[in-house]
This record gives sequence, structure tokens and C-alpha cells, in this order.
Amino acid sequence: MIFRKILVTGGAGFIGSNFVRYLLKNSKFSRQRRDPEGIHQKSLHSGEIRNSKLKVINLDKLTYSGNLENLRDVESDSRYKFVRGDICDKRVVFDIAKGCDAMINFAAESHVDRSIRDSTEFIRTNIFGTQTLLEAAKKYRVRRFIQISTDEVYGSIHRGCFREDSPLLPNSPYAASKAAADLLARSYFITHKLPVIVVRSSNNFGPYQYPEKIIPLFITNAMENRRVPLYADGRNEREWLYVLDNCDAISHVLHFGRDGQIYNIGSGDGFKNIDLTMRILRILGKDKRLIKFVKDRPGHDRRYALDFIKITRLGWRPRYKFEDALNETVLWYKENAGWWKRLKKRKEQKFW
Ligand code: NAD
Ligand code: TDX
Repeated sequence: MIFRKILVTGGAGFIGSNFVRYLLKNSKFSRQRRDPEGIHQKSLHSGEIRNSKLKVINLDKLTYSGNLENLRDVESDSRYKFVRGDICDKRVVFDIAKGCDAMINFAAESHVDRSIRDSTEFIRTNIFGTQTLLEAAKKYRVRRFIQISTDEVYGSIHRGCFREDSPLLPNSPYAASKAAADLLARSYFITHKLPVIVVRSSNNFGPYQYPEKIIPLFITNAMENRRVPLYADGRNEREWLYVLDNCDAISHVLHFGRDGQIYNIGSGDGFKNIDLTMRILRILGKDKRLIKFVKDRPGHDRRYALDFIKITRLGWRPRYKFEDALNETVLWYKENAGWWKRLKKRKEQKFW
């Protein structure tokens, strides 16, 4: 399936900005004479789609984690347009959705610790915002609606992996709000035949991640020779997916996925937080005495792990090696110290 006008919500955040860049980079301008429509599907390596008519609209409220600096390099691209607005604002959403043939909803409150402190915005944006987008998608009959969900909707797993048909048992207010949105999106497929696909990805890392999440927080703290706060015994485990692999998977699902389906997106690279921390400190040449064990996060999920065989059957697989991607990420934070130092200076947003 090929799309002319794609609405990306939350495109100024971490994954959204990487995805907007990915879309623009991987949609080739191929003005072929024998293709008068200017749209021509599938070519070359995984991810590359010929689509000379592409337009990408980024709707983002610019909350604390939204940052237009994340898209400086593409802001003058004529195929790209930014609109500041709230996904809960029906007027704005309906106005923008008109004429779009695909919608991809990244917009969310995304940090578990913040949802523990106050879940109000999580319920509003993650649930009501998704419902507003679904209604607009229904009205304007978009050909594809992708809801960006998360592995956290399944809750914690001691051994083995979650499959797409595993029960949902979210443990944090963040995860519960994402589970509600995930199920709401599915219900629009069942009830209204809206062409919805839900993707549930594991923990992402890479450039432009807000320095409240463990990897960028620990890299930047360590670079400043500050302690890195590891919760409890540091033995909680996460499955780490490089953000560009996730973008590739989402694009793959957008173009080749099946309506009404759920796809897990994982990497198989599961690490305990303590091992992840040691790797980061090693890359930076820092001493392990920077580690500070602190009080646990309430309701802290012990382990996430995904079975992602279903999406591999669609023809996608992760391409980056964890070690290389982590090195690249550390390098990015080294080379872009201005970016994260500006964010860390904002006292009112302090989580470190
Ligand atoms: P992020 O916090 O970096 O970005 C969220 C973006 O949404 C920001 O640009 C913010 O301004 C925008 N936003 C927030 N509320 C909005 C509203 N009401 N209207 C419009 N825009 C709004 O988050 P992220 O890490 O990039 O996550 C993106 C999506 O992926 C989220 O839906 C998240 O639940 C999901 N996800 C994230 C991860 C991860 O590891 N980061 C893993 C799985 C799923
Ligand atoms: O300071 C810290 N110390 C620490 O030990 C922080 C911020 C985290 N941690 C631990 C908690 C988790 O076990 O590290 C692990 C990862 O924590 P986060 O980076 O906060 O991510 P997580 O809670 O796993 O959620 C992330 O992945 C799934 C994203 O924030 C979600 O948006 C996504 O849905």
C-alpha cells in the first residue's frame, strides 16, 4: 500500500522524530514517465519505498518531551509540515485529518515515573487523544491507522516471551493508559471496520531520546561524572530495540501489514539494567563507582520480553547489532551535548 499524505502525531518526540526523518529519507523521488501517478511501490532494500508524492504532517503539542530541534535537518523539506496542536483538540484534529490517507499515532505521555507521580495527562492524552484521532480517521476514511502501543501493556513476564495474544495486564498508570488506547484502536476495527493496526514495541534507544529514560540519563550523567541512579537491585530486565529498527518495522507494517492485526516489535536483546549500565560505563571509560542503588520504582515490572515472529513473517527483522547501536548512541550524545544540556537545565522538568 502506498500513501500520499501521512499524519504523524507526536512527531517532535523521540521515536516520532526519528520516524518522520525515516519516512522522508526512505521515500524516493522517482519521477518516472511510465508512472504518471508518481506513486510506485517497493524497491531496493527493506524500508525503501518509491513515493514521489509523499507529504508528512507532524501534529505535536510540544510538551516537555516534544522538541523541534529534533527535526531541524528536515524542517525545510517541502514534503514536510509541522502543526502545533493537541490530539485531544477535536477541531484541530478533524481539520488536519481531512485529506490524509494514513495516520500514525506516536503522541503520548511516555514516562512511567511521571505517571506514578500524576497520571492525569496520561489518561487525557493517551486515551482521549487516541479516541479523538480514531473518530477523525473514521470520518475521513483513512486507509490505515497505526496505533503505537508498547510491550508494557502485557505487564511483567518471569520467563519466556509475550505473544500478540497474551493477556494484557498493565502495572503502571502509563501502561494502563496505553492498554486502553490499544484496545480502543482495535475496537474501531471490529466495530467500524476502520483499518487499524496496533504495534507493540519493546524499549527503544537511540538519538534524540529525552534524558529522563535510562539510557540517555545514564550516558549524560556519566559524561558529567554524576551518579547513575539504578533502581532496587538493578536486576530488572528490558529488551532493547534500536530506534531505527523500530522505524523500519513501523514503516514495514504501514506498507505491508494487515488490517486489524497486532504486531510485536522486538530485538531479542534482553539485558538486566545492571549489565546495561556496566556496558554504558565501559564505553565511556567510567568507573562503576558512579552507580548509586536507589529506592525502587513502585510497581516496577521485573522483565519484558517479546515474541516477534509474527512481524518477521511479514518480512521484517532487526538489522542493527545491539553493541554497535549502543556505541552509536553514546557517540551521538557526545557529539550533541548542547541538545541534552539545554533539556537538563530546565529545572521544572527535573527527573534526574
Ligand atoms: P516522547 O515522550 O519522546 O514523545 C512524545 C511526543 O508526543 C512529544 O513530542 C510530545 O510533545 C507529544 N505529545 C504529548 N502529548 C501530546 C498531545 N496531547 N497532543 C499532541 N502531541 C502530544 O515519547 P517516545 O518515547 O518517542 O514514544 C512515542 C510513542 O511510542 C508513545 O506512544 C510511547 O507510548 C510509544 N513507545 C515508546 C517506547 C520507548 O521505549 N520510548 C517503547 C514502546 C512504545
Ligand atoms: O533512573 C532510572 N533508573 C533505573 O533503574 C530510570 C529512569 C530507569 N531505571 C530502570 C527502570 C526500568 O527497569 O530502567 C529500566 C528502563 O526504565 P525507563 O527508561 O524509564 O523505561 P521503561 O519504564 O522500561 O519504559 C520505556 O519502555 C517502554 C518507555 O519509557 C515507555 O514509553 C515504553 O512504553
